[in-house]
Amino acid sequence: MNRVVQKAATTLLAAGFLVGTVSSVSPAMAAVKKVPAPRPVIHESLVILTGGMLKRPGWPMVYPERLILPKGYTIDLTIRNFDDGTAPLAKGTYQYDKVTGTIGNFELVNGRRVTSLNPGAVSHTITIGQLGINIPIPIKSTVEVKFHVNKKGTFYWQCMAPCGSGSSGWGGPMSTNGWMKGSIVVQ
Ligand SMILES: [Cu+2]
Repeated sequence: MNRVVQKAATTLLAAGFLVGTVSSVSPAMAAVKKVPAPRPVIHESLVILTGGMLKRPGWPMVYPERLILPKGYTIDLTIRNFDDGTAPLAKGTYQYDKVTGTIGNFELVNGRRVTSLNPGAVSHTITIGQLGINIPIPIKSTVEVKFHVNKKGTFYWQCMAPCGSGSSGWGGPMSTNGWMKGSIVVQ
């Protein structure tokens, strides 16, 4: 260190500029410090395959059926739906056409901001009742949502659009783990 720099450093030290102490933090700086750091983001994706793609007609599948997520993160989830069929919501279940539990209560459908679909336009949903999350998905689309998971545990998701078999549409894949129902494990 040359003399000029050394002298400047000594002057600054004496003025308290180079040594931070708690008492030197102004109220404004302390307020800034209380703002929580942005959460780290985890990117995850799901695909919805048609029964035809799987050589099992009538059996659309959400893959993978289990996501393992870290607690405290922002989850940025992209769902690619290859299905071109709708499964209109039954009367009394129209609440599942609304986006809930995501940051801002919206989803991006092919990049467009959407807060609900028409009940007749729903192809599938990813509904995690325990977390208050409902993501309605239209045909042949890419849906993106962001949400937080703040508690550890195993949470179950279920498609609420009757895309299965039988008169109610709740048979087959709708009532089979690994097809239209599965789980999310938060660790
Ligand atoms: Cu479904």
